Amino acid sequence: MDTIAAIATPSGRGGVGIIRISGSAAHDLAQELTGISTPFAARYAQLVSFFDADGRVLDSGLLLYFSAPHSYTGEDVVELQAHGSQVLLQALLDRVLDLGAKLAEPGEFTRRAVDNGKLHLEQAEAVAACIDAATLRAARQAQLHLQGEFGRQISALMDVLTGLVAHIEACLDFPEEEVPPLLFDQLRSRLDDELIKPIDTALRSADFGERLFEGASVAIIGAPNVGKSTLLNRLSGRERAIVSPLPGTTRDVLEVDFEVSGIPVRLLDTAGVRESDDVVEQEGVRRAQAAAQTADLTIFIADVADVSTWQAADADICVMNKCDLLAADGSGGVQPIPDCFLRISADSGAGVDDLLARMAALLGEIPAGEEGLLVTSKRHRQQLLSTKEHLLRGRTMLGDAEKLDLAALEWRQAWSSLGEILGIGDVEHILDRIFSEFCIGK
Ligand SMILES: Nc1nc2c(ncn2[C@@H]2O[C@H](COP(=O)(O)OP(=O)(O)O)[C@@H](O)[C@H]2O)c(=O)[nH]1
Ligand SMILES: [Mg+2]
Repeated sequence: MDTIAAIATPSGRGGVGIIRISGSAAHDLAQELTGISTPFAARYAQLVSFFDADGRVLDSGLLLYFSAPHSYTGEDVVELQAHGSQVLLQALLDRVLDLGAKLAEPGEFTRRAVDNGKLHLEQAEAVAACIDAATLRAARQAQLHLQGEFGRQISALMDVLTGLVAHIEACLDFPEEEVPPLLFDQLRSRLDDELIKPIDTALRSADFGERLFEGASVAIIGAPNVGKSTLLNRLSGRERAIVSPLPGTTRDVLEVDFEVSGIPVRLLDTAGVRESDDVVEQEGVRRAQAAAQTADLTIFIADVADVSTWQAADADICVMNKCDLLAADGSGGVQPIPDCFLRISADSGAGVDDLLARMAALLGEIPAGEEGLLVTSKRHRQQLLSTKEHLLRGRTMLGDAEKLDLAALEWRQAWSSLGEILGIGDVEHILDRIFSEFCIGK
């Protein structure tokens, strides 16, 4: 195995920049780099100088040594904490490479951790999720996965399955007519209660879990002057879009990031849809319609004072804006407001919490406190779906003693599908894809 090295901190200027080195040559290489001949004590921070090839001091900083297998990768690891200057870190890294290390691929440190049994595959994925989390709620989920919570639940399901398969296999040794008739009922109810039910619960969480990391796009659409830009500013808490009484103010698609119940949301404010002779506005309208088509969610806004804006488009949520113009009892409108409209005032903020709640529900929110552990990746969802498929296929074979061996086969395949979540079995083909999405130095 090569010894690998990379800058682990993001590029840019910072107080401290970290270079990581992992592999059997890490310790000796660090001795050469620092001119220190006594062995480094593991897990001690030591103030050292880093020298270039000509013996000049490149920088001074801390050196940490972790001896195998007690390190992130399970190999000898050295971390250099230098000053966070890009030129300095690059020079330091070049020196480390000159001394025999190879530049690490994205995710290679974590991949080695998996290869050396330090992390399960789903924990390695959680490392990437921790780094990518855009909201605190997403980060907390990633942390649960990193701590191995999800893996433990999957392992528990695998243990149940091992028990059921063993049960079937014990019966295969009997002549067919002696298979205890109650066995099938027992197997079926254990399958349903201890496997199908928890897997269904997990699958139900996947929409929300995946959105927590992938985020959602929400387009605000409607006629000119109904208050789309005002709503964008209100929801994001920023004066991002220009608001004016002149129709046709917004001509481009404006984007602003905020979160709804921990889901990162990209909110799109669009040009009001109307006929226009202005080519710029026409293009804005075209873009508005395109944005609405590709958005995960669309919010249609109408103006309570202008019935011509009420023709509800094909949207996920319809809101009636400017309801502050109505009397407190809701009277004073030009026409009765259809029930499908949620009444708000983007200006005063009234009704906006209801709108947020509606958005959260449509984005699959699981109330905080009830969320437990979520399925947070497409890969895990796929594996759980295929597990369930094998389990159910095996289930249809129960009842027929001749097919018991086939049922056992299906359930062993179900076991393998669960195992792949943890990286057990033949997973080589998926590793490249998973780790290529990592940062360098992780
Ligand atoms: N009374 C009232 N006026 C509003 C409200 N929301 C927006 N407006 C006004 O409506 C006009 C158009 O708003 P704007 O957000 O630019 O609409 P857009 O063209 O749909 O983006 C501006 O004069 C806003 O101040 C509201 O809730 N109540
Ligand atoms: Mg606007």
